[in-house]
Parts: sequence; structure tokens; C-alpha cells
Amino acid sequence: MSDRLATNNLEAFWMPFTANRQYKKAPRLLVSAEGMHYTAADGRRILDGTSGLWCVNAGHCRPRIVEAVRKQVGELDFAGTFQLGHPKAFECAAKLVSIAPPGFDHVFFTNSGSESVETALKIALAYHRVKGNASKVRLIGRERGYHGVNFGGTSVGGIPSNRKMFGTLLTGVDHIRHTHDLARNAYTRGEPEHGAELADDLERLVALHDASTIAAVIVEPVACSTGVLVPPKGYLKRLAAICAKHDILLIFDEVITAFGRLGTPFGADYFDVSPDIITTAKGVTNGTIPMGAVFVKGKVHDAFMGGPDDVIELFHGYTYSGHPVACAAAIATLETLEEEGLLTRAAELAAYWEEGVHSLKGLPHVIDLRNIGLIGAVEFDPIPDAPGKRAHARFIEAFNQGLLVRATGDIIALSPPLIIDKRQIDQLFDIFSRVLKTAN
Ligand code: PXG
Repeated sequence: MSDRLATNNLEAFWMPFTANRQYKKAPRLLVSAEGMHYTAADGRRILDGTSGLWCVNAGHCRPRIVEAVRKQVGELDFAGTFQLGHPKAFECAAKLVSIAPPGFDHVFFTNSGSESVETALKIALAYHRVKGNASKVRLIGRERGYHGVNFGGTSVGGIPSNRKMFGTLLTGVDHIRHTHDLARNAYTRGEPEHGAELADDLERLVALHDASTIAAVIVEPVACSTGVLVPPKGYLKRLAAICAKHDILLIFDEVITAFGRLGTPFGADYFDVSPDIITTAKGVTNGTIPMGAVFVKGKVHDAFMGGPDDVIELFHGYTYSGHPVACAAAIATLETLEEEGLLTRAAELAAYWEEGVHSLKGLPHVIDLRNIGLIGAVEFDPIPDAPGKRAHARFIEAFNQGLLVRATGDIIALSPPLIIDKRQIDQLFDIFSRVLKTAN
């Protein structure tokens, strides 16, 4: 235990998505960060292979962002945005829409990915209602999807362990099938060849429920939390076409894929698909200050603007929607991403990164390798009757050897900051292949 920890009491903090008792017996503490590295409490430098939790896209403690936050918090610490405003919120929104895919000209601010998802689902329901289609109330998610932890997001989400403890969730929700297919697509580089037809599963739900009852479909362009499921070639275009045909709003949950992760500003750009709503968070402030941003197409926004102009158009918002410090952090983040070409840097590194990911083929227990942009995934055969243990052991061993990776089920996901260089990519795969050779 570090002498830099001011208390011996680890009990009070009920840690999220953590095996609390196991962790507290052998805690892993991070005490500082810079660029591509964390420093652990014992002084070791840890190469960040996960951009924190998929959020620190520009690398850690970037001076421009740190300075913007410092300055803002001393100048205007808080100002609400209900019937009031402050300059940074408008500047931030304008800057965000300037890098968004065509047609996304409005932004609704939240404080997290989970809140962005709730906001998007509520906007979708309200949209159909203001358009006079009040029967369009069903929400469709996808098996293995992750859309945060609030009730709407949990309901449209498709990860069983995240759902089963929490009752019946929202009514009127259904799910299309996931796209993971190791039998046909194992060891694919980039987008898999097989599975575009899985988008037609939406037609099955339309046949069952009728399009007149369906408001929206929400999917992650790349399903990351569940272990990096790259969409089959043509799948997202097919899904978008089915949505358009039935007047179903398509929501892309880009909490991870926005802000350069795939080598384009947004995942929608990468796949050349134009959804109706895009949810973001994480990378919008480079992880420094909590913030989310929901991007909305003109068609959706304008549908709300038909009534008398003294009536609130959308009864929704958070105390901290457009918080001044978060806006300052987001503006500085966007400036950093733009100045350093980070919104497209993953495209330059993608081929080199892909080689690194697939160099792990043949190592013990590896059953699949996947990659897209600056994302990689290694899937292991599970230890019989002990799902998740294989990947967790590798996460611990990697940490001990100076590399941070993220375990989910029996998959390890890799998503380094977009500032990583080729030497550091080599180092990451050197360490990780050593871990895979030696771990049980
Ligand atoms: N949507 C998507 C697509 C996400 O990936 C959320 C919503 C929720 O965001 P917040 O900010 O409320 O946590 C996420 C979050 C992991 C991991 O290891 C992924 C997330 C969060 C924590 C861990 O894959 N994604």
C-alpha cells in the first residue's frame, strides 16, 4: 500500500463495476498521469493501453486543457443554462457542430454517456409525438449493446449481467441480434465479411410490433464494452436503410467512437452512414471533466420548434448541462485534437496497429483477434465454469508488467490514446505478448 494514500480505510468507497473485496485485498492505485503513461502508487510507469476508460484520446494532462480548466473554474465556476446562458456553452456547441457529420447542427449537453443515451431516447420519443405520431413509442436496442447504466440505457442495452438484477426495466423495448460470429469471421482484420444480413433482424421486429409503434433503434457503430464487435461490411448501411424506410430514428451511440477513435471525427463518418441522433461523452473533454453531448439533426430539432416561442420546447435538462468548466475543457480538447491532427491520426496508425494486434495470433488460449481504427481486441477461450477469469488474470499480469488494458468477459480490449507512436505500439504488444505467453 502506498504511503501517498491518506487513509487506510478503503471500505467507504463502494467502487463501480469492481469486485470490491478482491480489489481491496490487493489494490491497484494510480496517482498521476502524463501523455501516454500513468504512474502507479509504487512509482512504476504504466503504459496506458485504454485511454483511461476510452476517454483520454489526446493523452493525459495536456497543458492546454489543464490550463483552460484552471482558468475557467476561477472565472465563472457555475452558471445554469435553464432560461439563462454563458458564452462558453454557446461557443462549445458551435465548435462541436463544426466537426460533426453533415446535418448535425444542434447539441444537447449532458454529463455522461449514460445521460446522453437517456436524452437521445427521450428526444426520439418526443420527436414522434410532436410530429403527430404518438403511437411510435417502442425503443429497439441490440443484444450485447452497452448504453450506460441508467434505466433507459440498461433497458436498450444487451449485456445480461448489467440487466438481470434490475427488475423489468422499461416496457416496450426489444432487441435485434448481435453481430458476433466467430465461426465465420474469426481473425478478421477490420470489418468482417459476413453478417450484413443481420441488419434484417430489424425487419423481424417491425413485422412483430409494426413500424407504427417503433420510435428508434440505438446501436454502437462498434460495440466496444462488450468486447469490440466490429460491424460486418454493409451492416450499418442496411440498418440505416431499414430505419429510413419505416420512419424509425437511428441513434448511433458514439460515446467511444466519436472524437477520432476510428480515424475519422465520428464513427458515422467512418462508416459513411448518417443516423438521426449521435450520443457522445468521454473524449469530448478528454476525460478531464464529466460531460456528454447529444448531436441532433436539423430535422429532429426543427420538429420541436413549431409551437409558440414562449413555450419550453423540451422539458428535459440537467443542472450541469453546459457546465462552464466542462465547456472550457471541451473547447480546449477540440483545439488540441484539431491542432495535432488527432481526429484522423488513428487512420495513419491503423495499418501498423492492425499488424500489432494480429501478431498475437497463436499465443495460448487466443481464439480471435479484432481491430478497427485504434481499437483492438483479444478473445480467449474461457476457463471451464469460470467465465471472465482468463481475461482478468491477463489484465492483472499486464498491470504488473507496466501496461493498462481493459478486461470484459473473456476479452481484452485495447484503445490507447491517439497520440501513441509506433515505438510505443511495439512496446505495448511486446509487453502484452509476454503476458499472454506466461499467464495461466
Ligand atoms: N454508451 C457507450 C457506447 C459507452 O461505451 C456509455 C454509453 C456510458 O457512459 P458513462 O459516461 O455513463 O459511463 C458508455 C460507457 C469498458 C467501459 O471498459 C466502457 C464504458 C464505461 C466504462 C467502461 O468497456 N462505456
